[in-house]
Amino acid sequence: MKKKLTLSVVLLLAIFMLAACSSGKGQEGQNDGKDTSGMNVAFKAPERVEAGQKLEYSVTIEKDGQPVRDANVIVHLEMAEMDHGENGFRGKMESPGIYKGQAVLPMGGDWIAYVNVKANGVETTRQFAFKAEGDMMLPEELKKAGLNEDGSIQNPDF
Ligand SMILES: [Cu+2]
Repeated sequence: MKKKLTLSVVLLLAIFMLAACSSGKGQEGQNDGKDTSGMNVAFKAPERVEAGQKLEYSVTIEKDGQPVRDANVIVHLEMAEMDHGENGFRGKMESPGIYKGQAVLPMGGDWIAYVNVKANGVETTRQFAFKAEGDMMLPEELKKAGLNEDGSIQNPDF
């Protein structure tokens, strides 16, 4: 039992290290179309995400090698082990198949982007892990950044 636990910890570490090495420019993740939607969804966070900074995130969507246009893209950003309420953005298409949005994260740590895509009558939600640096923002900083005390955004448009 203990051996198994050690093994899974080692495996997890290996996965994290692999993930760290493969992120050349920004923190990227790709989910291929293994569900019924058949869509390939990729998520990209900046290479260095810092709590309190307004940063841009992007989502790339393809199906059968073609960009998916005019999709409804909503990204929920959640901490892996903590509840900060609703944070994230609605993606705006900036070029065919590429959707962008901005967000401020209230603290550093392990974050998960839940990317919900609706296009042509099909829907899929994929998740991507990324990391952020920094301590929890102070109450006045949160307010200035348009966040509530728990780190959720004051006026979500999604
Ligand atoms: Cu947190």
